[in-house]
Amino acid sequence: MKYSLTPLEYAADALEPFIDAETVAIHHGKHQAAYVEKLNAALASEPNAAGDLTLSELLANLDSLPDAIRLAVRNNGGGVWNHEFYWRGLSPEKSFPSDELLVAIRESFGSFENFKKMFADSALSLFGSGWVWLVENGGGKLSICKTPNQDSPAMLSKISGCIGAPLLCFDVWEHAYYLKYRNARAAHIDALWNIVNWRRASLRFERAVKK
Ligand code: MN3
Repeated sequence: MKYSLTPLEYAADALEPFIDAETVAIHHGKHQAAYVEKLNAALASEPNAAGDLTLSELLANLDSLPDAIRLAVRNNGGGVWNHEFYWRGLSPEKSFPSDELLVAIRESFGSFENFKKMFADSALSLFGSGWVWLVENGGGKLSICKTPNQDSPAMLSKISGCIGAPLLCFDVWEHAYYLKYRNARAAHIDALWNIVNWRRASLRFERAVKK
């Protein structure tokens, strides 16, 4: 199975001024593309390893892969999955959480504002490179978790320690913001709230609670 670079749902400059066009173009066209390329190279070296598995299935079953490619698939497959999820969780169109998601956020974090503060604090306290996630843990209960490197909730609990159905993520690698924001991670995180695709996060929530 050969994976490809999923196109963005919007133009590279559509997230301006919150994420600049150059950052989006390099992040998607170079960083994400490199993960796709290296994932394909790893799988090509063990042609029978992946079979017809989707990327999600592959990441949920890293244990079953040959030792020689497991780490490459974890890092690069995780990189592909996480970035696809990330871009689809952003949008230039202003949107709001559904009533159901808003209720769940208030029940889990006290208030919407408190959720944003806790999510931002998680992103700011992440040491090195990684991701912060909003996940649904069953019964509509939500939590915030972090994954290092390109680890992903798609890898399930065994590896990522981030358990649940992901609804939203922020990429906290410096490549996600350094061109425009330099070392000001907090300012970047603050700006991201303007472009969260709450419509999609709400759909993800709806699907997660139905499971
Ligand atoms: Mn990234």
